[in-house]
Amino acid sequence: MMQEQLDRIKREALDVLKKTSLPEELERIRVEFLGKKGKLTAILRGMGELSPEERPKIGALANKVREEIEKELEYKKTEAEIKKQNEKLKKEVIDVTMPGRRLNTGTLHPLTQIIQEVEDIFIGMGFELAEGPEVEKDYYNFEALNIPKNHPARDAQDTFYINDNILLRSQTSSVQIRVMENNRPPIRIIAPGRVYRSDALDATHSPVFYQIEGLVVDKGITMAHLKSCLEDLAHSLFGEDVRIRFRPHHFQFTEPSAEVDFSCFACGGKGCNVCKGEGWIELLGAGMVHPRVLQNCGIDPDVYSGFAFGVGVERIAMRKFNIDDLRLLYENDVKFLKQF
Ligand code: 2NL
Repeated sequence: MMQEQLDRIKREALDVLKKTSLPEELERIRVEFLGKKGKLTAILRGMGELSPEERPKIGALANKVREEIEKELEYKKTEAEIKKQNEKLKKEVIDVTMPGRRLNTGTLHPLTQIIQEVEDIFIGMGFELAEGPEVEKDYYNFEALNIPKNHPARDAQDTFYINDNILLRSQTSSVQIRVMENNRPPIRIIAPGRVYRSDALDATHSPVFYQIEGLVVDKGITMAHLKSCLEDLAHSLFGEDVRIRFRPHHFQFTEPSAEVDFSCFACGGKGCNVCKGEGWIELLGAGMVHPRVLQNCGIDPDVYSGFAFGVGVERIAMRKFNIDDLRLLYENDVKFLKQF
């Protein structure tokens, strides 16, 4: 009698369990059969009426029925969890064939590109990089370079003075003077850096700009070394067909001095808008280091000689990238800079 009831409860429970896998449903079924007021509990309450022989048998059977229902509940619960997990995984599937989102990478500023390119060219020739202060003593910027106080050569470039003796360097020659003071020849250096002149900003002038100067000092250095060195620079920067020419000039710190033109890399010398119809582009100043400059640095001009040159970075960049207004290089408009 009670055995039959237990059997029925078991079948009934397993039957309803088969039909669902919803977690709320499973909990409801657990309460319905195994809860304090559940069907199985109700039957066990009636055990007091059984004979002492029957009681342990029915008790054991009731426990077995409870265990089986619990086992099935547990199984269903796990099944529900796996099902839920699988659905979640299906939703989160990643299509690895989708194109990636493009990252915005920066670019080097055109002036930085030119500086690095020129540095690489000279390092390839055996030069070393030299650096020095932008706030400089009058002595290193002018006097050591054979430009004494009150000399008219100082008027040509309006210099920013901090006081009588301190200024913002107007050329990186000051760096080279310091190197010559502290090192014996052979010296082969290039000095790139920012320089300052009290000019109003316009399409071709800026109160701050970049310059690269080069200096070689050794026994037996001649104008021929200077010429082949700058020829190498021209070829590396603009191509093997570019020629160079020297025009006589005057600098206080070199003797003889020259301005150096490159044949136009855009038209080959025929004349175009890059060279303004000239066929030639003026890019450098250069010359043999003045004996007095060597002497100022404790280098004997009777034993050693040297050449030096200076070049404006903006000038190269404007020609190379065909930029007609220098101010564009200082406005940091990303749309402009991204083109180079
Ligand atoms: C230019 C071109 C130049 C130098 C710079 C130099 C440096 C030392 C000694 C001698 Cl330490 N010369 N630098 C030489 C020639 C030209 O710059 O147009 N400057 C105004």
